[in-house]
Amino acid sequence: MNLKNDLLLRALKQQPVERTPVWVMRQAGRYLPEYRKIRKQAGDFMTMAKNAEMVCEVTLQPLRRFPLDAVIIFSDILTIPDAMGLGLFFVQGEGPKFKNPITSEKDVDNLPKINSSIDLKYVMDGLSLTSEKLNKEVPLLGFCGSPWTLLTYMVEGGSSKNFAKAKSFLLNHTTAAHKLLQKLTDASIDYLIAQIAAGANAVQVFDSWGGTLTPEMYQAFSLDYMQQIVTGVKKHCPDTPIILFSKGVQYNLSKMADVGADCLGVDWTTDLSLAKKLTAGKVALQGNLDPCVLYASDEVIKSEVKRVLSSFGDGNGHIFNLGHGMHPEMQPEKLAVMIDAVRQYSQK
Ligand code: 1CP
Repeated sequence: MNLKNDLLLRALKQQPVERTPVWVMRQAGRYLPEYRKIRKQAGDFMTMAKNAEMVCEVTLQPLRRFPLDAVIIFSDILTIPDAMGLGLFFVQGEGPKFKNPITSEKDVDNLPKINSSIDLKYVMDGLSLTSEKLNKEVPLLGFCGSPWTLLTYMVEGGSSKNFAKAKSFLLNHTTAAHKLLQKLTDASIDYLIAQIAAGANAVQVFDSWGGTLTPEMYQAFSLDYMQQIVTGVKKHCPDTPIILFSKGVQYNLSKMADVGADCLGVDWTTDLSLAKKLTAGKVALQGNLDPCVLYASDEVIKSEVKRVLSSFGDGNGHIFNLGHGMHPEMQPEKLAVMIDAVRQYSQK
């Protein structure tokens, strides 16, 4: 593979690095004026996500501005449900919506089996083009959503505050819920393998809503399926690092460390020193600056970066990131301050 900058891949394998690699979730997005320009040209989100040139351009935009150690392909976790026929669309200011949400076991039974190389070819086209244009500069990350996080959108029909419909579905249609999670798991394994074949050097599973479940339900409805994804992808691509990011699951980090992933994303509510203890050196850790620190003064950003680096402390296997994604109203200059601080303070 021979990447010019392989800090991220080494850190994911807990190998020594000269300094802590850094990238951020949602680094390609609305906080960048150059992103908003392309987004406006495209008209709507999915038109942009299905256009390989636009995907490539938007993926590379943050790298032109900042000395990042990785890029993440511009796409969305909801591409799989869209390919299954749920009809994804975006309403200005309201986020994603589905025309045909899941309401019954029959709806689950009727979902088609998808083939990523065909039904999500546009994602692979974007990855291949981006991989080519990147010219081995930094690693390219692929991703998918966790089956549970996808289920929340598919059953709620969009975003949710309390996940009432999604959790009711787990509680009242448990068999159908497991069937749905299994279909999503099978699709995700195929999807990530195809992304790796198209040029992704590492992959991340986003379980943004894992932390809304009780520990028992988290295990049964989220972690067990993510474990299947890890096992299924590793079977075909044993050398490609896998990152699992569940938000708000401090109580589950020790169990997560045992499923075979290379790295766990940690949100800002768990100190990295505690995450390190809970995971006992089994995985690398990614995170975990509170994204809202980017609203603070440069001095505060620098001291918070220092604090995160020292909470991880000595040893290999730290990837610096935010504890969750960039917000649309954030200033790009603040991200630059954060990245410079990571590069400066983590230098060995
Ligand atoms: O119109 C726009 O421009 C909408 C904004 C936007 C963007 C920039 C959406 C809609 N998706 C994306 C890109 C995106 N989504 C990426 C690209 C790569 C990068 O990180 O730079 C990734 C990895 C995602 C993943 C994603 N989509 C997640 C998981 C991560 C997270 O933030 O928790 C989730 C939950 C989604 C659903 C989604 N898609 C878009 C929005 C606004 C949302 C969140 C809605 C909600 O809060 O429920």
